[in-house]
Amino acid sequence: EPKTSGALVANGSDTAGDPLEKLGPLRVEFSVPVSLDQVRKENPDLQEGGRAKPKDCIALQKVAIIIPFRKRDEHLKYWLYYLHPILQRQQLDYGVYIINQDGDETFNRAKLLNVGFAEALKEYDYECFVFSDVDLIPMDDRNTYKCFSQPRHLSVSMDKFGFRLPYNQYFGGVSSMSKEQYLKINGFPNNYWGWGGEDDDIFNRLSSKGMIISRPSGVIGKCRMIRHQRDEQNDPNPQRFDRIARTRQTMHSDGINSLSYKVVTVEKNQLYTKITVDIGKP
Ligand code: BGN
Repeated sequence: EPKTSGALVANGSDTAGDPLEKLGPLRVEFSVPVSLDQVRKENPDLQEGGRAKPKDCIALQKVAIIIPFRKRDEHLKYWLYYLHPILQRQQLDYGVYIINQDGDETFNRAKLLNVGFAEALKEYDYECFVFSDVDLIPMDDRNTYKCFSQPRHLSVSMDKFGFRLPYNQYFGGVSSMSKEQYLKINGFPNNYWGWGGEDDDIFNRLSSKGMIISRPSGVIGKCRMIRHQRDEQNDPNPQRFDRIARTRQTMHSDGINSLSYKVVTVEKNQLYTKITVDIGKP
């Protein structure tokens, strides 16, 4: 029987259950509205900036969770509601970074992820980076948001793809890389404006460096996507086919070593650090 994550039912601080114990399969739904107030109350141990670490032991890894973002506050609420309790049960030393693209130019997911990597490292000695879309919620807390000896793909069985991988090389949704793995591939491409292909470019990068994808089982890797309409300023990128065909030539000059952007504002609260950033335009 799936458990409800968060304080409402099975794992609340005011109900039975060890907060350090993983629950396995979780009930995840988006029909009941959640409020940030509720999420704050249910996660009293969070520190400024959306940080937490275990009280009684040393975490195995220091993990920065990077979420590319623009105008998805409704999704972010659910993400925070579900993920904060899970991440604390996973006994990680973690921080949540919302990388908010300023302005109304075409969206650029991979460049925002690069910004998240760079900005998180200015703050703390993170050794692991989890890159997550804001609308993806894991359905099993044994799917640990940490790094492995190979780059990890975490969202392996999404409801929207019938709880299967859409294709073997798929690396989109939620993934993790150690600092070393990320630097080995020069980070992510900065020039995928609009929807699609940037995750395939990242796959090409890691496979060209001899790395392979590590994954949880299809059962532990189940997750739900919050249904939504296509975003504005994120139409499919017509250049994506040409770009992913040339990853091996371009990756050494396009990546974390060529990243440029301007931080516009930094907002810190109990639930997250939100960095609004000007990343330019195509
Ligand atoms: C693929 C997209 C990915 C996307 C998945 C799942 C491309 C590149 C040209 C083939 N890749 O087709 O970016 O994550 O679908 O939606 O479009």
